[in-house]
Parts: sequence; C-alpha cells; structure tokens
Amino acid sequence: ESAITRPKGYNVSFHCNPDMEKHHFGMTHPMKPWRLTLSKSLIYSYGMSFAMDNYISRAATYEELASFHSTDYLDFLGTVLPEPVPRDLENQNPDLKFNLGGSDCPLFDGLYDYCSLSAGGALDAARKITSKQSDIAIAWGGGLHHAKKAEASGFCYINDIVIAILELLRFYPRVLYIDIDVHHGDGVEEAFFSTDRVMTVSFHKYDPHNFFPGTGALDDNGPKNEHNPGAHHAVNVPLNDGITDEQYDMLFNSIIGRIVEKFRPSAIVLQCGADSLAGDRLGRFNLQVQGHGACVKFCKKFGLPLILFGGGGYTPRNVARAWTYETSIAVGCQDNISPVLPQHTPWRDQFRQDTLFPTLEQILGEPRQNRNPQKRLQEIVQHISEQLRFVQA
Ligand code: TV1
Ligand code: CA
Ligand code: ZN
Repeated sequence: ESAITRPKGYNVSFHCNPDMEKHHFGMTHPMKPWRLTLSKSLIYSYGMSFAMDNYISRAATYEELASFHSTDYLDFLGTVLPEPVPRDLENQNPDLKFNLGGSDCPLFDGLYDYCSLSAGGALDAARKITSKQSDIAIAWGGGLHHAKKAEASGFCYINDIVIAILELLRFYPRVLYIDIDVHHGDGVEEAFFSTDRVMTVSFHKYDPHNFFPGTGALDDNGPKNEHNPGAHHAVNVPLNDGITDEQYDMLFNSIIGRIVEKFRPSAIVLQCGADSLAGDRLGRFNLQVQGHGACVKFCKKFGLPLILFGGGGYTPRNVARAWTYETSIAVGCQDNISPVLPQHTPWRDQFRQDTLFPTLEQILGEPRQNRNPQKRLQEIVQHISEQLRFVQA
C-alpha cells in the first residue's frame, strides 16, 4: 500500500515535456537534458505522480518569449542552423552573434524547440499558480537563469524564470526570487534591477576571476541611484568552496526569514540548481540532498504560492536524487518515502548506491575542504540585515 495519498489540503502540479529531454548539447558538454528523464523516472518510481497533477507542458509561443527577449535575438535563435563541427573549450569564437555558437552555448539540433519547451513549462507552472489551481508548481526543466534579453550565456538561451515572474507580476504585487544554483543568478537579477516588485536572492560560489559568471558580490545590490526603486532589491550571498549543510541551512534560514518578514512577498520562485550538491561536475560545495532539500522545506513553510524550478546540475544521479527528494517535500511525503531507491527504478545502476541520501564519503571519497569561516558567514548575514533596512513592503 502506498504511503502517498491525496488530498492534502493543497495542490501540487508537475510540469514536464519528454521532447525537451531528448536534446543534446554535444558529447562532452556538461549540460545533459537527459538528467530530467532520470529525475522523473525516480520520482515516478516512488509513486509521487499519484500525489500531483501531472501536465505535459507545451512550447511557449514567440510572443511569450518576446515578453522578455528582443525580437532580433529570437529571430536569430529561430533561424540559426547547427554547426557541422562542435567546438571545444579552447575554441571560443570572440565575435559570436548574441553569444550563440560558442562552447558554452552551442547551436544544436532542435535548439529553438528545446528553449520554447523550457519556457513553456515555466509559464504553465506560473499560470497554474495565478489561476489558484496549484499551490506549488514544479518545473524541473526550467531555471535557466543566465540568459539575457538579447544574449545567450552559460548554457542558457531563454530566461524562462524571468518570463514566469513577469506572468506572476500580472497578478501579484511582489515576487521573491531565490536561487540556490552554485552559479550567480545574474540574468534574473539584471532583468529586475530597476523594480522594487521583485527581490532577487542568489547564493553562489563567488570568485570573480575563476568562477562563472564572476558577478554577485555581497555589495552588488542593484544600481544605487536616487531614482531607482530597485536599489537594495538584489541580495547576493557570495560563498567559498566546501560549504556544508549546517552552514548553508543557517544562512538560508536567517537570510530568507528576514527577507520574507521585511519584503512580504506574495509568491516565491525557488531555482533549485543541483550543481550546489557535493560531487557535482562543475560545483564546489559540500551540500547533501538533505541540506539542498532543507531550502525547499523552509520556503514551503511560509504557505505562499511557490514555484520550484531546476537549473544547473551536472552529475545526473545526484540531480535526480535532489529533485526527487524536493518533489517529495512539495507533496509532503518526505517522511514516508523509503531512503532505499525503489527496486524497479529504471536505470537503477546509474545511481551507484541504492540510497536516496548518500553520505559525503560515498559521494566524494575525500570531502572538499571547507573554505567558509563562520566569522565570514556572520558578516554576510550582518551586511544583508543592514541592506534590508532600506526595503519596505
Ligand atoms: C563544452 C564541452 C562546453 C565541455 C563548458 C564549465 C563546456 C564547460 C565543457 C564549462 C566545461 C562553464 C565559462 C569560460 C566563460 C566560460 C544552468 C569564457 C568542464 C545554469 C554555466 C557555466 C552554468 C558556464 C549554468 C561556464 C548554470 N563552466 N566543459 N563552462 N569563459 N563558462 O566559464 O548556472 O548551472 O567545464
Ligand atoms: Ca545561485
Ligand atoms: Zn549553475
């Protein structure tokens, strides 16, 4: 008998499209849309689809994409052809149009479909929220936070998050955007730099010269000119290698707790990039599935309309574990699911260990050195508390 039953008094919707998952960025490229298939297969193996409304998301229309992106950019994106020879990391072309076609943002087969499907899922999630059919909407195929109005960046071509938040703003006065991807959420931050209706908060590895994208310092809080209502509405939490669950939980709870109190958002959008997990191919942190999921738990507790997006995540087995655990938190069955992966899970050998919660030792062998002294984390909380004095709901 399944421990997962309805009703719960609130509704969770799940938005995905298998057509998105079949695209390939190139053999050695870290972004693998297939990780979405692996995640979904684990979520379904646990039986969680029975506790959610499941939707195959549609592709976003040109007009929907144009709510944020420039038509010049979209027209080019819609007509460029895949390159015959994929580039490698050393083969960066300095004069790319709209930054398309380099090694980070290659031109692959079906690129425009991939982008419009990601944005379509994000928009479907936003509309389920605004129509009050969902209290929590999940779109693991969204979360592509680096894309700019007229530029691709860091594996992201279309900023589905910005498009979804613009939709929320038609109904809600204030939206809180939180980004736990290991990279700085620069595209979303920039898009809302000049409004006080969106507060953006990104936790990320910060090392301006050695880690992408190099922005997101503690005191980058939005253009501070007299006439900019968006000043102080960008919060940045710059971190170093090796941060642990305990430290991250302390930071997240104290920072987000204060922000919700002060900013009083009407809805929360949480980008759950899974490259902040220990053992990620591109990440540098020591977070475990439990610590990553604790952020979702904390956000859910406010009882505000909530959207969960994916984002980065480059070790597919860890991505699938995190997004499965986070789906269980959304549904509210996290204490009833087995920590042992279901026997019938497809691709079960991909997971290496048969647990949903591998230890740091199982993931890494030797854990990465923690370069986040407690004193520095206290300074960060202090700075943000002072910044929030300028914010009013
Ligand atoms: C092709 C093949 C592309 C192998 C890219 C890692 C590759 C990277 C590759 C890579 C890689 C980055 C930069 C350098 C900017 C460039 C989805 C000119 C082993 C949300 C995007 C990171 C993260 C971009 C996206 C970064 C997200 N790191 N192998 N590329 N300079 N780009 O540093 O936030 O997770 O690494
Ligand atoms: Ca981030
Ligand atoms: Zn990332």
